[in-house]
Amino acid sequence: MVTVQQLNTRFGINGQLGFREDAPVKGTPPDTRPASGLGAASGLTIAEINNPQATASLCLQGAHLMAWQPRSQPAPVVWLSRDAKLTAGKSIRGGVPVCWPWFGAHASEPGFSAHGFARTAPWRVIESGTEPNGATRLTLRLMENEKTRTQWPHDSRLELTVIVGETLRMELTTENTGESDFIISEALHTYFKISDIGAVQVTGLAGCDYWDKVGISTLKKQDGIIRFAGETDRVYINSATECVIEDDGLKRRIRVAKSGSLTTVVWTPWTAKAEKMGDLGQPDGWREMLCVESANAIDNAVKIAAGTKHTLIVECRAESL
Ligand code: TA6
Repeated sequence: MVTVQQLNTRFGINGQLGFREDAPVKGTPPDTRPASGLGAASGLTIAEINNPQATASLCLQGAHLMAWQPRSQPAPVVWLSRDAKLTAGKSIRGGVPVCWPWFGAHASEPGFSAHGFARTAPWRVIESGTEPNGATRLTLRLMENEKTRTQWPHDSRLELTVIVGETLRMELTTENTGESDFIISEALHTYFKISDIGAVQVTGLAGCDYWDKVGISTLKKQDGIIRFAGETDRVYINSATECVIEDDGLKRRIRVAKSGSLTTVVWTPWTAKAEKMGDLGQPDGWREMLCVESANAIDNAVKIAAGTKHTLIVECRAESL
């Protein structure tokens, strides 16, 4: 087990990247902890990035980016639920969960967790550095364990590189280190902070086919811009182009550009589902988030031949209107 001190010595970057344990502040009663619950004592390790361009934090469990705010923006761009909890072995509500090696429900095993095990497994930091433009880079590798091997019996290596600056870049690389091919589905399940779900629209998916997952899964075609008036859970297939969230309330545009990804997922739970989920910041925290996820799922699952790699890259940028 690597200690926070060892991580800071090996990977810390003076004033820009540091690691801390999520521990309770001595003498702090639970009701004075931050509303997010992130002050509770999970013992999980968090990387904090604070550079001249942006701030971000990432939990080593799940390689889960929890926050990103470029300095040019008065509000966070990545959304974290105020009811988010840091708990060993459980996913965090909000941020950027890494869904891998399957997206959604497992194809044949209903007992396996939705969206795979990568988002709740421990990851190891393997590299850090500063980019020529001043952004901070951090690379993590998934550590396999007995449990993951019972669910994914393939020789593979999964790495996530996060580059935090005025732009947020995430690169998820799957390497097939074995001798037979395998198939994955995956997503960087980005939760974005918006003013209100009624004040935003998404462009970039007009004309795309999508699986509408509300009710019985049905294949439909997107007609023009996406606006929201109810639960929306859509898996757009063969969609490789940039998507833009236009936010009239926050007077900003969030651009989500990608490569190595042919699927885009657009999700808002709306009232009933949010109430059922219970950790989206009751009663109406869900209105302030929208997921536009870069993925490879359903028709776009990726076959990775033995000895080869596949990388999904997402770049997010916020512009004031
Ligand atoms: O990506 C959309 C989705 O798959 C929805 O169907 C949904 O319920 C959501 O992700 C959140 O999933 P989770 O397993 O984190 O509760």
